[in-house]
Amino acid sequence: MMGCIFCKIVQKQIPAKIVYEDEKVLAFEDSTPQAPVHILIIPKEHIPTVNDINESHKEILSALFAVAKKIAEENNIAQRGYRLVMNTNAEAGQSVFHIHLHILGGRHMAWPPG
Ligand code: DGP
Repeated sequence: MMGCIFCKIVQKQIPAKIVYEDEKVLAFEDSTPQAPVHILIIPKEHIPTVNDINESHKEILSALFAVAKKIAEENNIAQRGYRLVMNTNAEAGQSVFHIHLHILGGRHMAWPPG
């Protein structure tokens, strides 16, 4: 989608440290990491928020979690623990309106989140 920064990363119009890519999913390091491991996992298809998800996205959503599991294993945080976050709209702090699963790990996570 025009003007979407994550679509531009998918199209390789702007650089990112890509750690995983297949035909449906891209994963890259967050530009402002909040933990030793902080990677964003996104569908290549532009879906603005979780509120825009529908039945046709089932396969993509399952792929995002499969990639999260793989990244956790590769970064040796699968057993220690990690957090998956998908912020939706203003009060949750969503700043990029192309859904993305944050995978955060490598340090202790507090609860509740801020
Ligand atoms: P959220 O607040 O949930 O919408 O998270 C958006 C995240 O995206 C935030 O942690 C910073 C990251 N981010 C924003 N712009 C870029 C970018 O151009 N490149 C990369 N790698 N990450 C970005």
